[in-house]
Amino acid sequence: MKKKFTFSEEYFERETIATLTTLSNGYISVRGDPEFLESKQGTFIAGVYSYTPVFYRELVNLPRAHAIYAEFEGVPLKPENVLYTLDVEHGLLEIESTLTSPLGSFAYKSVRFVHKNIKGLLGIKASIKSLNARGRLFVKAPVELEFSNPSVPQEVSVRLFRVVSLENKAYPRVEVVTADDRYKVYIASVASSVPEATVNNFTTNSKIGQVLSLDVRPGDILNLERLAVYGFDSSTVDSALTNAKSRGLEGLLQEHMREWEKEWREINLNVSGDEELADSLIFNTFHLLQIYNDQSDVFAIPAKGLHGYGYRGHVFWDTEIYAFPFYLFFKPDAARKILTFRCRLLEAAIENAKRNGYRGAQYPWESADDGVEATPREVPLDLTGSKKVRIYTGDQEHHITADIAYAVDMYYRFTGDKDFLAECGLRILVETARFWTSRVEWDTRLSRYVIRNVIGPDEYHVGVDNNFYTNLMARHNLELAASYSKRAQSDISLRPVLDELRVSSEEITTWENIAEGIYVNCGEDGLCEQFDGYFKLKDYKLDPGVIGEKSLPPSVLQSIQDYQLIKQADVVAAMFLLREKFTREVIEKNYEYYLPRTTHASSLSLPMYAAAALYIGRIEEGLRMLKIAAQADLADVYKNSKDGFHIGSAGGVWMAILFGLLRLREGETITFEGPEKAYGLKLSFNIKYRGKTYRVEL
Ligand code: IFM
Repeated sequence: MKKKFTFSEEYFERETIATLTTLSNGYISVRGDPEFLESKQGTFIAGVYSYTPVFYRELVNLPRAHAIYAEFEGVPLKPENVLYTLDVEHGLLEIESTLTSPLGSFAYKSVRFVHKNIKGLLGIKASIKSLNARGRLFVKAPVELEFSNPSVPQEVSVRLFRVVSLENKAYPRVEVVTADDRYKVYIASVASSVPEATVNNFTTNSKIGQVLSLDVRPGDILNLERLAVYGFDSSTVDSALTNAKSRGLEGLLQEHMREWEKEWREINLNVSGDEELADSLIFNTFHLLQIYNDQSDVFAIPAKGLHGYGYRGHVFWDTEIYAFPFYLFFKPDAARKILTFRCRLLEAAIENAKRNGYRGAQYPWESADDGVEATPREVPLDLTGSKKVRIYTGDQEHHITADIAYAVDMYYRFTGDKDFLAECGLRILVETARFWTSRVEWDTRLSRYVIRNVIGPDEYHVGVDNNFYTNLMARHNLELAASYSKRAQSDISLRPVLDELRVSSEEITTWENIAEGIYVNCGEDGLCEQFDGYFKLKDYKLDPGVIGEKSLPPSVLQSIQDYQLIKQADVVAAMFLLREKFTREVIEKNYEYYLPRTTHASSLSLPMYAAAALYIGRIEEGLRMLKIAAQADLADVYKNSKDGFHIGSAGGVWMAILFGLLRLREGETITFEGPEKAYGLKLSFNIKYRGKTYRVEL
């Protein structure tokens, strides 16, 4: 199985490679831009957002402290043939290039790491070898300060931090504060070399750093080391840098590599039988693992990871529905922290519900760091702002509230962690159920509770009534609140939560009644309508295997809402998630109906269809979809990997393996039931279940 992935600009755009080779430890995150190239992309720190026009709050593009700019005899060196190698086994990015100038050329090699345990620390070891140059080599190691966030339209960018202080005594040191004054960040950096070069400090408007210089002859090698530390506290940053310096880069690098080896040993993942699937699975697993900061209390996963500006670092249902199962079985503590993040935002969700005229807690469709709805309402299309696109998902995509409740239940069922229920899980179930109680309406004609004016996972159809996914997940949310509360009534550790929230037996009965009365429209043959009126829309079927909207005639694309075309799994998603409630035949009936009508324009679609196909035993078809989903980034399937990593589809592939292919079930011990035939695919890995490690082998 591949452990190193090599990329060159011959096959991928530089921006895409930068996403694929991002290094992170869940605290800081650095895209794979080569050290010797200027870049518009600085550094992300998880959770550091600032107020921004249009997108409300977004991850701040912070100063970059890993550039290494070389000049020979005063002439900047230009790179040729850049090769990037991501070593996922050790969490390293290796970069090779030839740096040239009319006066001489150099061979450049570097190894970069974002330390797995020392969360603020990044290190680079580079060697610059003179191939034919004789003269003075200058190498600048700056902390760069001129970063802003790209906005819309593309010509606009917004600077989301300002420099508070600069110091260049013992080493360059910077203090910045986010534009909204909410977060202060300190950055300190130091560079050194063998042979020892002359070191001078420099400060300009846009950079503060050190410049190393020495005379070279052909064959001479300058070995350079750069350490940089980011943090929220000045003395911690100083002491971390001093400490790192005294331990030395090589020791830190070895320690980092050992930590990654340990991580992989714990999971012990082996895949064979399909090389491409194996490669993408290991590649995705690396990215899923590296964004988790085990030293933080919460784990907020942006839809595009910490890998780019896509969706501005906002957190969607991708986390609870698609990424969650991976963490639940490989890093249960991470799964708990994902939900702890939602606990922290519960008060904001209660406010959000109030603001919208509802009771209980309504989680926003997109969340940043404060839990206020972060979905842009309108996105300008040009500089004047006169043309705008209105975005309705923030107003109408309400299923996320039930998705979070769904994950709370999944977490408890598989971990048995009652402390979490007492701390906050039960509270989430109760408050989200209260939201649905106020969100449903009684329809006298149908004699059923209905949910009007929503957007389901299929975002082509806006303002629909009785979206199957939303209604079903809302019903499940109400059922969960009722069953957990009933159990809590006689549980000494959970009873106080019910008392505090004033949950009465009458309220529990109301939840049960509403859940039972929620309308879902399924025919006698088991085919369910995605929303009221869906079957009356014009029909359109795509050729098998088509992904995206490209094959659609413009006339269809322009009025896609008038067609039965859907963007991603919706009815099938609900059926897979709530699979215990449906027969295999019913899931298959709906799968067969909706699959040819799905464009898979969202990267979340294929993992869900793959999961459903595998679950109902259509293994070959399921594995085919699983493979494409797994390659979302490695093959840049959606042509937008430059904006960030597709966390939802990477996690969703694991969801499909764990619950679709292997049908994991909780019990006293965990059980799984592999398919009758796996078409040569061999898969084995360790999962964690209630404090024990189990080996799964297919
Ligand atoms: O959450 C998804 C949504 O389902 C489709 N549009 C993109 C979002 C973020 O990945």
